[in-house]
Amino acid sequence: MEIATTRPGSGTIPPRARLHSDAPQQSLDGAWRFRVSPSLRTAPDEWRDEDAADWGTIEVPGHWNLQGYGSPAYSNVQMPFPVDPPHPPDANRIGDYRLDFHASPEVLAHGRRLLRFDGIESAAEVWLNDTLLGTTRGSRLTHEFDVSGILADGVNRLAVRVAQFSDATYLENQDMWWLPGIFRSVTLLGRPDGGIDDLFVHADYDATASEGILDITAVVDQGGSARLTIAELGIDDVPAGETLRIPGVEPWSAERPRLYGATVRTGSEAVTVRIGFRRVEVRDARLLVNGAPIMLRGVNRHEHRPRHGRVFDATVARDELLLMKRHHINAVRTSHYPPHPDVLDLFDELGFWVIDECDLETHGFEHVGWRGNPSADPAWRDAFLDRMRRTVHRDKNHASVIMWSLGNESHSGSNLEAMARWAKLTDPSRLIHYEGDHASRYVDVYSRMYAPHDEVREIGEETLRPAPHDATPAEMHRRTLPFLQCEFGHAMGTGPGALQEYWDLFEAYPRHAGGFVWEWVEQGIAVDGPSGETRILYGGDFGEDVHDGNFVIDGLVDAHRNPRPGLLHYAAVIAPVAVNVDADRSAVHVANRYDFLGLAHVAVHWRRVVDGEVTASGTLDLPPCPPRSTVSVDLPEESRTDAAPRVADVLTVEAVTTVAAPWADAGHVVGSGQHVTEGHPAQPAASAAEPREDSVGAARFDVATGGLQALAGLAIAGPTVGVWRAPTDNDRDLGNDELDLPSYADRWRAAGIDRMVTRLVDLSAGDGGLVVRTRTGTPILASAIDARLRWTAIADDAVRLDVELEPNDAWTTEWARLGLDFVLDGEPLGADIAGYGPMPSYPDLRSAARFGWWHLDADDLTVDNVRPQESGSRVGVRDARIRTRSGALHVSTLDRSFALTVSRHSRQALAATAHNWELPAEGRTFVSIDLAQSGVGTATCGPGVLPRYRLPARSAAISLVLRHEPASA
Ligand code: IPT
Repeated sequence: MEIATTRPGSGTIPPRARLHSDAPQQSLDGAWRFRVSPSLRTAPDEWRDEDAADWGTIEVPGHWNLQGYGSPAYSNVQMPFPVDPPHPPDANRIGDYRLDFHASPEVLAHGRRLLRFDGIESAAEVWLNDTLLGTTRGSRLTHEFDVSGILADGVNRLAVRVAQFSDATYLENQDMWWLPGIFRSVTLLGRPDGGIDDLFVHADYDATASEGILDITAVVDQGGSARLTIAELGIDDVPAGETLRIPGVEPWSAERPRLYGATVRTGSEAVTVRIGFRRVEVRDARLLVNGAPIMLRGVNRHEHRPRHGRVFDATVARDELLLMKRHHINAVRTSHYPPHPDVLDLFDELGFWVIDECDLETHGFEHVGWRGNPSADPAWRDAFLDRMRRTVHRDKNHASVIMWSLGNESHSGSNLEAMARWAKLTDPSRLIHYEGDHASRYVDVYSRMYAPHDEVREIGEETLRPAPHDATPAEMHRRTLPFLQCEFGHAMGTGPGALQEYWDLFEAYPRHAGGFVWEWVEQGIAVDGPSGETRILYGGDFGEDVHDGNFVIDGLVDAHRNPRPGLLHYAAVIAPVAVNVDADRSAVHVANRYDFLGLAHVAVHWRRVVDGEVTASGTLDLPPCPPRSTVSVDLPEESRTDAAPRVADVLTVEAVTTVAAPWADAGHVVGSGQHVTEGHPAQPAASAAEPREDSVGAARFDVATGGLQALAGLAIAGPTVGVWRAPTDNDRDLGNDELDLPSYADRWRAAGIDRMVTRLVDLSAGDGGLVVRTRTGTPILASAIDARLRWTAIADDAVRLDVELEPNDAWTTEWARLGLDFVLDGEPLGADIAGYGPMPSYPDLRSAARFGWWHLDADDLTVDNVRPQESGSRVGVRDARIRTRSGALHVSTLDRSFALTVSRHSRQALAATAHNWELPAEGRTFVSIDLAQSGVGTATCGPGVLPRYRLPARSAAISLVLRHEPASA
């Protein structure tokens, strides 16, 4: 077996479209014989005909290292072996697959037969009945072999030798697990004589004439001709290959994915295709479909399941696309390879704009300064072109695909240019995308990843200004292109922050066509723990030598596809309807952000809630509102504020669907807005109880520290002043705008804010209260915060706390937060809050949060991040009942709101633990009342916390009531 060439695979028939045909097919999926050898040199020579009875078995499709043969490994940009192209290392597992099978009579009824592999990682040699069929390269690409004269009526022996690593690995260094094997289906195809071997559907749409222009090229065996029927359009058995102008067709779009079922037939075969008419264009630096500008509300989608890796499951795929649709996602970049072919059918049917990306990434060469990068080496040219051909041909008949992407992170070179040229010539109806063409010479869109906000603004401005007189031809060309971010908002851990700020820019400039959040799903691998519980693992957990740790755990959904808070916030940012309520509640402005749909399918409901009680509600009549326009509707008198609320008076206006969609029942929220009038709580009168140094009414204090010990029998310690958080993934990275500074996590550690020390300055009882003054300082350094806490008795079960916090002038580090930390006995059971929720929020990650009276269960309090870190804050809280095993603490503000975090884990434990399943049980409830917070940013890739969301040292004050409520209440 040759696994160190620079060539594509061999022996396959030319790539062609995936077609749904009535010709017979036989799946060869199932249990195969399997054996793995540690290297090619030691792999037995007689593997094809030796008795395989004592080999193991393996499920095809599947990855061998997820089926007990070895273990998975994760590395991102780093190659797991020396960069020595085209050579894989000697230690390179070789998997031998064997299947003895009978071909079905239906397949055997045809003299022409094909054997199809939809995905083998990374290189294979394929033998049938002792005949070498050929080899494969391009793990996520289809390879078909002609087995006409080879397939027998009797027992057939299929033998496939697969190398985990090969020359192809240099072209497939995507950021994901290394998962070798036959991981997509194997199929036998009977091909009728005179059958339809390939189809290329060109379904153009002329928006000015409302006309579809259809041209179907059929490749028919023996040069015959095919005939086309589209019953719905009255097209009945006309010759395929003629250009048809069809008036009155409904165009396809992601918002209205109108498909027409067509049949193309010859005397021996009928093929069905679903046709979507649409035209993709670039005009005046705008991305247009059917003449209208579109906005890509996208995600990058890897194929991943926690126990099966990249093995396709139809139900999981459909469900995840429905989940995307429910969260208003309308675009997918198939990062960084074509997905399973059936996913394209789902994209067409459910409505997604798709950037279909070729299986190509030579990122490993970045570590060697791109020396020897295959993209620029003619020896690899055919391999590059072969990958592009396989991508385009397989998926060319899908309306959803609006761009072909050459691949990801492969730097530059003439091979990429050749791919672009070939694709454009073959399929002029689609745009070419490649982010790595920094000069935009051979692409149709200007694409960037993780460009900071200022640069996105600058790129938007560029097309609004006249070109500079010295602009080069390349610059002039680029100015004509629309802009998109093929990756932005790196959804790793707590985050991604400042998506709203990106979206505001996308909407502000006509050139901007949106972007794709990185990435959809966390690629955690699930294994069983000792008591059968599921544990999620990441890079390094399988003993890999070269790995990139938890960088593989980034996603808007976790590995089991449960939404992370980031998904909820992104959904609000990209919601198709924007609702803004006037400050005096006189009117609401409803903006239609669809590109094609009016709002006939949307109803607008409003609801006024005062201190938790609904006082009025209704439905507004929405006048016609065409795409990309806004209407204003008056609000009725009862929606306005009159009485003074205690906690808050909240008007919520929601746009909901009135008809069911495949992804959601009627009533699905497609946009919402709020107006919140904050309350004026009654100031409690001080009770007669005489304050002492160790007690104020119901509150007991430790005279040595001045700290609270108990409140009406509830054990409670604190408050201590805290400015640190358990570093999030984003806190641990530099961010592309802060290259001159260490990460927040490092700066915080150096500043010592993770281990501040408090000294009691003074304790004085009298004048109706107890005043505790403390100084909380950082070890080694002189920075400190002075606190003045004044405790007043107000009831048998409650105490008032007035806090003033004042930093000294020695601070040089920004803070994570400025808060008061309490510890209660017993694990948390949940919390009832009046504040923004129900999902967690931070200053730059709060788009979905609405003011409400939210009931949170224990598991809602924080986010079960795979690598533990700070999570679970709720901003704008005015009232909270924190339930623990030992009772409930009720905290309410007497003036300003606070951010609340309730956790069963201390920050020290979160910061010191590598996996969620390793967190120790602490049996306590950690409560933080933050008077200020830093944003979270998206520094793992992209900008850190934007300047306006940073938190330099500052003073703050708040007045609170703390009350002990019995556990049963
Ligand atoms: C970018 C990659 O394109 C993507 O595959 C993923 O690795 C992402 O980073 C990080 O999660 S490339 C990076 C060097 C900007």
